[in-house]
Amino acid sequence: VRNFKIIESTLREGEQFANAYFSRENKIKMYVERDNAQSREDCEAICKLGLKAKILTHTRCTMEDAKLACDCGVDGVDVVIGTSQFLRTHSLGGRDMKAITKQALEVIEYIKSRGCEVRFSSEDSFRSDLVDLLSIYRAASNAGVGRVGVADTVGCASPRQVYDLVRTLRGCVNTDIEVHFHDDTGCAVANSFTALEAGATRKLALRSYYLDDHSDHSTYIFQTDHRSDDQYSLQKYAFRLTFCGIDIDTSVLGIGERNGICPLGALMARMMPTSRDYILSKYKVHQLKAIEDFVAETVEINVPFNNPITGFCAFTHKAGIHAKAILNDPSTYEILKPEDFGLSRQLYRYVHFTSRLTGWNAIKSRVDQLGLKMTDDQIKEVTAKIKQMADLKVMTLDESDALIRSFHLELTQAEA
Ligand code: HCA
Ligand code: CU
Repeated sequence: VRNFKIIESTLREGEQFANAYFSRENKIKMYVERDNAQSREDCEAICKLGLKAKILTHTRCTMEDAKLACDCGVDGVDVVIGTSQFLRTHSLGGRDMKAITKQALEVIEYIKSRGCEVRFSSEDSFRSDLVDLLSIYRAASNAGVGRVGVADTVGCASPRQVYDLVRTLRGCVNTDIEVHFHDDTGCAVANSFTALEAGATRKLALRSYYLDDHSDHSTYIFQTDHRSDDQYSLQKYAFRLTFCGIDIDTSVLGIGERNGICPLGALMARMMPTSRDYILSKYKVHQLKAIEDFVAETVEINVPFNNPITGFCAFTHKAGIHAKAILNDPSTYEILKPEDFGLSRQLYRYVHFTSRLTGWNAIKSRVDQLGLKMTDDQIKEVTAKIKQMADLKVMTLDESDALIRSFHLELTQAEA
């Protein structure tokens, strides 16, 4: 799977995390996608930095919000409106889909008239009626939005449901599809990956384009013969064979409303086995740990122990059988390479020597690291001592090193 983008939403969704209070300085360090209203001044400050990135803001799909958003000087506005019965009843004053669609189209038209790109998302997509959903996406797509978004606002979707919806939607719109998965039921990464499998495809866009509307991942098929003498219609009726991609919303460490959304690092880990070259060519993955540490510190949380890639034990091997194989060839028990992420083996993938499950190969490598000389038989002997000791108490690395050193000292003294 190659044709996807990762949308970094730590500043928008991430700010909805219970512990997040971002200062402007920190927002500028993390900038990417921003929401409006009371954050307007931060947004304006970010726009004025003249960064290379496209600055989008995320707002409710109302005229009032759209106006504020465009006034900030952003390049585009991502608008969202509830489409499920739950949200229409309890959040949008009981409005029906006809009224919702009308409002959406007005707002889209307005944002376009201000010269900004528009993206349109439905909120609570997976508890919305399928026909309603496809109708409003199609209307938005025909109104010229650059991308439509599916949001699993409550985290209820299963991978199979995601596959079905994205597949169906792929057939209805000629735009990129953005997906946004909350992690309430632990499926955010799986759902994001499944959306990619369902939706990233080469597709003949049926809308017409002008010749100068180029972008590098599109191939243009031009009408020739019967229109060839009329330059204007030749341009007007060029079709575009385009890669319609999937854009995945993530945030650093997955922070967001409740227990958050798809975590950036976990998604990168998930993409490595299938799209390693693509990920490495497009993203500076060796900065992942620094970004996670920065965000963790800002929102005062710990990086989870079992975090993919950067969790403290993500590249730690314990059982003797594993350790032996890892020392021969790390890919025996590792699907990810710590070096890809700029993590040093010494720090992030050490073999766990000090448990009763250890084996003599692991101890042999530790003996080498400590610069000591021992025969295999001697190493087997000291391994037995370590295992014995580890049966009695939890041993630290320092303690097992001390045991190895004193065993070695006894050997040299005996020789002398
Ligand atoms: C929210 C909004 C949103 C929007 C997602 C999107 C969601 O409820 O806070 O625009 O794609 O989860 O529905 O984050
Ligand atoms: Cu959300």
